[in-house]
Amino acid sequence: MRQKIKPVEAALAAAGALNVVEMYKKALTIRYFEEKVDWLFGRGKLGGTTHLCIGQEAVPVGVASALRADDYMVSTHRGHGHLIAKGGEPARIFAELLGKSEGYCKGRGGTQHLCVMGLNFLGTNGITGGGIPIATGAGLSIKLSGDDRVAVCFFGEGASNQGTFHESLNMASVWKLPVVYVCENNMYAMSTRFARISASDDVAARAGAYGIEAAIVDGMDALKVAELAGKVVGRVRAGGGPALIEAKTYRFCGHSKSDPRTYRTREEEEMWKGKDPIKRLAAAAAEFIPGSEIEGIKRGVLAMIEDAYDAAEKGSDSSTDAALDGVYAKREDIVPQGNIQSA
Ligand SMILES: Cc1ncc(C[n+]2csc(CCOP(=O)(O)OP(=O)(O)O)c2C)c(N)n1
Repeated sequence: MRQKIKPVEAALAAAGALNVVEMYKKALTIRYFEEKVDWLFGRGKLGGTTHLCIGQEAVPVGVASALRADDYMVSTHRGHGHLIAKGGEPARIFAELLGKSEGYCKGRGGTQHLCVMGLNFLGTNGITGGGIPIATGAGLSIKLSGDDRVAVCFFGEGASNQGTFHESLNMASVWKLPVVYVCENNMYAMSTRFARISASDDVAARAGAYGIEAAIVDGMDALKVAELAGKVVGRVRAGGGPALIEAKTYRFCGHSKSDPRTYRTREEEEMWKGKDPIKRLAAAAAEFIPGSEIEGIKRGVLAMIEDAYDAAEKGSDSSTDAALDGVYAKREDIVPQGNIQSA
């Protein structure tokens, strides 16, 4: 039993010491992982581009705290944090980004096509709004199987202007699918401010048009996200139909690796950095464990990330000879023998 070292607020106490400390570790893991990716790009060790979720960690960590291992999760182009929150191992994600065969997709998927079926993580996705119908389909498969899993779908506020969002929400509502749509509203789709392109201030308001219950939460506060996600996921799991959570958040970095951030002010960035979800979680954890333990967690997570990268770097480069492996199935593997219809 951990000793309570300071008076604890009711909301904190409800989350529980173990959960708060675990959420802090997970959020730190995401932060340090992303900082390492940023560092690697800066030194030309990773190719292509990447989209970092630094600043947004409270959302995946809070939502994942309400999930079971057998629940589905569908991600976006900004998806490393989602996968880590679902249980992804940093070493295997680094390996994937480095194009190593030890990566989750044998180094052939990279940052935007990172899928881990063993974790029920149905993929990051380079198509804005592309994950929304996938999650809706996952919800339909759960409904048809008759069990009580849920599918969680992350997407940005920019994606809520895509047709896939509207079509999927309508279908999910009509069929009462067990899907939790989680909008990470970081206010900007690349350089476009949401207020300039949306008739309503909140994505949550759109859910009402499809008869879907929606709630807005402070997406910089993992405990508040966890509290809301616990209630919403429970209701969806019990057969209440789809729901939408809109988490107001902010990405501290640019959209991707080539973004001078001319569309927003440094003052605005500083204001949001003052709400840093990692600092808030550290303060929450400090209600239960001494400062020395917090420092120990930081050092431990940092060392784990460095070890994960070192291990990934030592892996074997994915071979171009294997590029098409897994793309096409052999006919005899998918059609029962003796049952092949002639064309
Ligand atoms: C169908 C499609 N249109 C445009 C793009 C280019 N694009 C990549 S990310 C992005 C912005 C997405 O914004 P949002 O959904 O709010 O997510 P965020 O980047 O803020 O996390 C756009 C327009 C794309 N990848 N796919």
